[in-house]
Amino acid sequence: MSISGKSITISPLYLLLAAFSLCFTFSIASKSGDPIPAPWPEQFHSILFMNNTKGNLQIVDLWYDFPNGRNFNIIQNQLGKKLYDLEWDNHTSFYYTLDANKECRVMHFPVGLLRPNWLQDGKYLGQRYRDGFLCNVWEKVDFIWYYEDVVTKRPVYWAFYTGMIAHVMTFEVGRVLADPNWQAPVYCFKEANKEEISSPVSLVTDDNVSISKLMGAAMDVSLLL
Ligand SMILES: *[C@@H]1O[C@H](CO)[C@@H](O)[C@H](O)[C@H]1NC(C)=O
Ligand SMILES: *[C@@H]1O[C@H](CO)[C@@H](O)[C@H](O)[C@H]1NC(C)=O
Ligand SMILES: CC(=O)N[C@H]1CO[C@H](CO)[C@@H](O)[C@@H]1O
Repeated sequence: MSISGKSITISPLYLLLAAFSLCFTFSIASKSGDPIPAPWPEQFHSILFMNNTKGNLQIVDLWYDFPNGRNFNIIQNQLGKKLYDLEWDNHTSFYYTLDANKECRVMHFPVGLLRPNWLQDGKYLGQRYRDGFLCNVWEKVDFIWYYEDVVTKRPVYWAFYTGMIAHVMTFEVGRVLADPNWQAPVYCFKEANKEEISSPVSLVTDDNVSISKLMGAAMDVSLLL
């Protein structure tokens, strides 16, 4: 009945390294003249093909809707569960299924919605081919490697230090999911479903942690420290 709460604990050493690499990244921050990543469009829909940390495959529908303060990851596990991870800018996430099991967890996360410019202070690593596209590559705090098509500026591929990988299959700028779909089911609002506080480290990561939360951790890595 419960959605798995298992999480990988980040060792203090990693946190130290993250802190160190954060400083390091700032101190050698991209030389002027290096490309900077295109800010995310304020609204888009993307279909992601994911290989998660355990090698399980997922298709994720990502609906990023910054002006409305919301973001949706609809996660289809291969021949498995479909999980809805609905995130609000007030740090509340509803994490549920729409099947007969009626699972729902309400979580409070330390990071809010990703900002469109969340990657702007990434460190430029040059150009590489990925999935057949010539990409500019940035890295942020040894946490995420971000590949953007040189020509179209669309994202192509994201890799996380956890091993999770996302291939960006579609990227539809300006597409918005209709309002009724953003309503969490009634069983999320039962008395028993008190909002759980997620410890910062649990952002990183169990199998079912969404890509947006991983990126959120990269956006605001200071919160992990
Ligand atoms: C997923 O990742 C694992 C390693 O983590 C790899 O062995 C496997 O081939 C990958 N699957 C796909 C479809 O990319
Ligand atoms: C955050 O916003 C959502 C959507 O409006 C709402 O359902 C939720 O209760 C809010 N969380 C808090 C802690 O106010
Ligand atoms: C509880 C839950 O939904 N766990 C899922 C996490 O993801 C794996 C696949 O990666 C599923 O098999 C689990 O059911």
